[in-house]
Amino acid sequence: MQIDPMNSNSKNAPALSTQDLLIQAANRMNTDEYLELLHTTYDPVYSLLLNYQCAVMVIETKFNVLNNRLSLQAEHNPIESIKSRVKSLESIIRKLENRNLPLTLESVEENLQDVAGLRVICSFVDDIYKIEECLLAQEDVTLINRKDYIKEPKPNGYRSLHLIIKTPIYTENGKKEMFVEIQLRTIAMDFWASLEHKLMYKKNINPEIAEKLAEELAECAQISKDLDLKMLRIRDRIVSE
Ligand code: 0O2
Repeated sequence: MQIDPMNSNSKNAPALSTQDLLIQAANRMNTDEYLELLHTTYDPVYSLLLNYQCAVMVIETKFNVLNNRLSLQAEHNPIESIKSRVKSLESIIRKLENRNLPLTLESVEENLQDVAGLRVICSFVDDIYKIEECLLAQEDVTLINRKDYIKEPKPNGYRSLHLIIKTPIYTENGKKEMFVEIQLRTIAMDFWASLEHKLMYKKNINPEIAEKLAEELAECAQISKDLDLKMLRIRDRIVSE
């Protein structure tokens, strides 16, 4: 039997973990057969995750280039920092399961657009839109989806600009178009979102307490919005001096 951790057929199999199955297989096989099994099982998964890692590298380089180029005009680096990640195999499987999607590698590529993700932290709000404009002007970047939670914050106060793009990577097997999720935020937006994520996001909290906390977090979101505006005005005054 071929063990494929991403194959939907395994759903109908007895409730044995992949680890149990691999131990059973190891007991039946000699070392060469067992290594062969590991390769056929896991190599396609690693290969796919590596493709997403390559896409992250490509996009991160684009941001670093833009940061250097734009600093010539703006006299400051528009990007403060970049965080990047490829979703863990566990998160990928949970997301497919939650959405009742097939647990196959094809399904990951077709249905999940946030396996490769970058968070770009900018100095000022207008830097976010400048970086977006320059990125989307590039011919190997195709915009798939855009959500502007800065112009229209979420009811809880969450602000960020979300882009889903497609970009090619060039591997030893040729060209491959990859989805990448990009979140652009200011330092203040990131501060709020990171703490809110730790405290609240997708957690089951007693509804009464949750309501009170949500109000306070919404107040903090407003403060962070005011802070962004104030810093922008200060910068403009300094530039015009
Ligand atoms: P995690 O743990 O950060 O990866 P999607 O689930 O992405 O397919 P959705 O929810 O419509 O669909 O996408 P959206 O609105 O673009 O949000 C995607 C990501 O934005 C989330 O990823 C979070 O990282 C972030 N985000 C969205 N809303 C909030 C919020 O209210 N608070 C905080 N702190 N972050 C938010 P994940 O995968 O849901 O979570």
